[in-house]
Formats: sequence, C-alpha cells, structure tokens
Amino acid sequence: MSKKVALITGMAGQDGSYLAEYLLGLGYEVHGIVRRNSVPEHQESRLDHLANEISAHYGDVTDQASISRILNRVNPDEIYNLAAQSHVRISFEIPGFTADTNALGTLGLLEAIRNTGSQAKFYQASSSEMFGDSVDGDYFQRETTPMHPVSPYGCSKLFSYHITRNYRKSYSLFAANGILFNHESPRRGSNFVTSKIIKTAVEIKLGLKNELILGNLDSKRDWGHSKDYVRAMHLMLQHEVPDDWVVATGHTRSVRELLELVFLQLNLNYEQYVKQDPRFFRPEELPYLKGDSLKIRSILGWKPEIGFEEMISEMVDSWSKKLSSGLN
Ligand code: G4F
Repeated sequence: MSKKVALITGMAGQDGSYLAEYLLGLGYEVHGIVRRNSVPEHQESRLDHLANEISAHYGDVTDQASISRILNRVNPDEIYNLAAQSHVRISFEIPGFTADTNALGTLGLLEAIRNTGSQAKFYQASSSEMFGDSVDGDYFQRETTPMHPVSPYGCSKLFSYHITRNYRKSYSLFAANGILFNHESPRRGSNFVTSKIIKTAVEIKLGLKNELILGNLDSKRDWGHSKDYVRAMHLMLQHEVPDDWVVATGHTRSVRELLELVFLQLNLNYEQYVKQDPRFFRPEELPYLKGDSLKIRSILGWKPEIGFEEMISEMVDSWSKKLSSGLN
C-alpha cells in the first residue's frame, strides 16, 4: 500500500515539529511549508533531527501561488494548517499581519484546495482564544459555548473557524476544526508565559539573572502538552465526518500558580524575583480558560497522557540542560 501523504503549514513551529514526528512514526510521507527566515541557522532548528525524513518547501500561506504550486506538487491526503502569528499580545501590535496570516491565509488554503480539485482532508488549528470572555454556567468552555474573542489574534482565528465550517458545508470539503486550549513543551517559544517563566527561573538559579518581569499573574489557563494535542489533530482527520472538537485537559491554573510550582521545583521563592511591567499586559485580557473535551474523549477516544507537573518538570530539565551548556 502506498504511504499516506501529509502537508503541514507551520511545520517549523512547536506543534508542526511534533506532528511531523508523530506522522512519520505512523508511516506517513511528510511535507511541510516553511517560511524564509533571514537567519538560516534558526530556520528549522526544531526539525534538524528530522532533516532526512521530511520534505520542506519554501512557501507562505499568504502567497496563493506558492500554496497552489505546493498542493499540485505534493498532492496530499491530509493538510494540517498550523501556520499562524500565534502570539496574542503581539497581535495587538501587528493586527493586520495577524489577520492576513491567520484569517486570509486559511481562506487562501481552502480556495487552493477547491480550485485544484484536491481531495485532501483539512485540519484547521482553531484556538480557545476564540472564546474570549465567554464561559458556560458550569465554568467550562465547550464546542457550544458562544465565542466572543478579545484580541486581534482571537478575531482572526474566529474567521478561520467559521470559513472552515462554511467551506465544509458549501463545497463538501472534509474540513475539521480543532479548538485547542494552551499547549506547551520544551519546544515552546520563550516569549510564551510557560517557557518565559521556566527559562528565566533556571537563569536565576544559575546566577545568570536576578529578576523575572511579567504582566498579568491572575489570568487562568488550561495547559496541556503539545505532544498529546498533535495526536488529537490526526484523530480528527481519521473520523468518518469532519467536525469541530475541543481539546483540553479540563484543569485550570493561574499564572501565579504556575510561577509557584516552577520556582518551588528549583527551590526558589518566586516572590523575591518577580516584578510586573505594563509592557507585558494586554489591552484586553482573556481572564479564564477551562475546556470540556468530553466530545473528543467519548467519540474519538482521545485523552491527554502527560500531566501538568510532568510537563513542567520536562521543561525545567530541558532549559536547565540548554542553559548550563551555554545554549539558549
Ligand atoms: O503564554 P501566553 O502568551 O498564551 P495565550 O495568550 O493564552 O495564548 C496561547 O494559547 C492560545 C490558546 O488559548 C493560543 F491560541 C495562542 O496561540 C497561544 O499559544 O499567555 C498566557 C497568560 C496570559 O493571560 C498572559 O497575559 O499569561 C499571561 N502573562 C503574564 N505575563 C504573560 C506574561 N504572557 C506572556 N506571553 N508573557 C508575559 O510576560
């Protein structure tokens, strides 16, 4: 039997690299779209270990011609759209770029699928940020919870969520939305709060820094592990019908609780080192996320395998190794 072919946009990111690994393990032929980076050394660092097993194509979801060319060349069975300007605070500074990439980029991909006659199944990386300040009476967000985004990032993702549903119905595309809550790992960029806290705490422990400057400590997030969440993406495309799926752990913790745990693991007291600065607050904050993933658990049999404490320990170990060997 011939190998299944997957195409991943945003393959060089945290999720893209774990997904590429996971699909290779399942016997897929894996192709990915990577954007040109002015520092070639940083281009594919999360993918270096897979260099001989994957095919990377230069392209960009905002460049329609590049997408159609790659679709024709690769002829994928499954497309995972993970490309995004994924930082919420930065989306307030570059809302136009965020919308071009996250919203129009998705539309361009769907149009390319339609116009090339591709039979590929399509996964859209939708986000719990789309819920914004909305939560059900039982303090969970789920597939049926109204969506009221509170950031340019959330608004851009909501467009893509709806256009994916619209193309599913209008053109009978197999197009699925994964509504993923926050997910982290040692590969998480260091300007997201988990990695920023862990990296800086390790630097403090090693005597390389003496403070950690943050924004809002009271917001709450439902944090899972990226490795668990890429398994969910794949499962969604194996189901008989395309649908929308919440992926979450069902536990929520504040940034302050995360701080306490990380510093405690390093035998430090966070209160001695943490300062707050308005630079790291958002013009509008999403205060609370807790996802109910009953649907994907009961229908697709998905469940998270890596617990929060285990994930934090893995990230602390990884940053400790990198920083004590002089890497960053
Ligand atoms: O780690 P964060 O930047 O993640 P955020 O904004 O929740 O977004 C992440 O999860 C979304 C899913 O809900 C994804 F769609 C999105 O792409 C991304 O992966 O911030 C988490 C919380 C926020 O409340 C933020 O205000 O941490 C708070 N925070 C406090 N100080 C900080 C900081 N966040 C960052 N990045 N940096 C700080 O200094």
